Amino acid sequence: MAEPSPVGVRALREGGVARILLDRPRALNALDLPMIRRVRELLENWRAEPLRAITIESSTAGVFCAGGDIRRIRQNTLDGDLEASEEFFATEYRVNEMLAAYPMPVVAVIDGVCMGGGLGLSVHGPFRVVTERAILAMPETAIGFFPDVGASHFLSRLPGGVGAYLALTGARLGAADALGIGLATHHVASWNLPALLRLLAEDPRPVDAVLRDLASVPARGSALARHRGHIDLAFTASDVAGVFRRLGNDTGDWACQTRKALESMSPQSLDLTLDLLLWGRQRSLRECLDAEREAGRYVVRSPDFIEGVRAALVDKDRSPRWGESRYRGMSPDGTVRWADEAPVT
Ligand code: QUE
Repeated sequence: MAEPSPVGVRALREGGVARILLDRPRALNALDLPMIRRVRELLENWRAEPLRAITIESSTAGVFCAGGDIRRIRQNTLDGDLEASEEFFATEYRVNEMLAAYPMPVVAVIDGVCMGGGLGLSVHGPFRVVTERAILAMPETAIGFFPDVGASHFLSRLPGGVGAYLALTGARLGAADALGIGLATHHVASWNLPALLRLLAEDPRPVDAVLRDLASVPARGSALARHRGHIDLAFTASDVAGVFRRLGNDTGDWACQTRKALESMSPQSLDLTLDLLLWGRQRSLRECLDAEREAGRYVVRSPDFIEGVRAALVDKDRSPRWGESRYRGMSPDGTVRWADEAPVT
């Protein structure tokens, strides 16, 4: 196998296409600041060039991107280096925004696990290709954080209760699920990806014609679609207590399992997450990212975040002991209110 690139991102030019390949396989391509900076630099360099498309890919089959380097963010807090985390999020969210407004077609190729920050690198662009190996999720409520990278914008616009369901439970989506709700635009079988890249570089037709030609129907159907009725019933409540109440009134297995899953999440994260989503439905991507950045400044210092990352990624005991929620509500201007200004961690 080739040596991984020092910054964890490779860049390739082929014909009319410029490719960004995430290349930190040992960390499941989890994004650190050097990687994010490199992606930003590539996007800045390419934006004035006569390219047909750019792609966001992974160098490793089966992995797209596990998210942000959240272990580092936690360590920054413990070290008292909050500026480092603020710079990370500011740069990451700026890249998310650039992808949403890029002057040429952006094609994300999701051939594996794609979580958290991985969605931020893929869903904002116009073309999101998934393969049969794609697994998409926003699992942050399990680590005391909240779905960020613009989730208050892209999840809040999903149909019915789907966005709140995904944000609160961290449920994993397969290819058919992602296509069904519009998070993905095309399914291309993984064996067909080399042809996709060749055609993007050489075929004179527009990107959407090439994608339409190679797209196929996923072999496995959508689990999400089967539960849509239950999802919409429970996850259109206007607060988390309401979601729990509605799930409690539903005696089916799905509702019971979903309630158990929610009970294992950080209560602070659940309250903040649902409010951000409801607020973000009527806001621009920029406004959503700004509100998320503001919320994150507090959350990374809060005990639930330190404990949640410890349990999931440091000690890996998967038994977080959540504390009292310090979240006190969200103002119409997107400011989040907390029990205290500077939490002790
Ligand atoms: C929730 C998350 C993340 C997570 C697990 C969660 C996340 C993230 C990682 C991760 C996984 C593997 C790595 C790594 C980080 O796990 O955002 O460095 O090697 O990046 O339950 O949000």
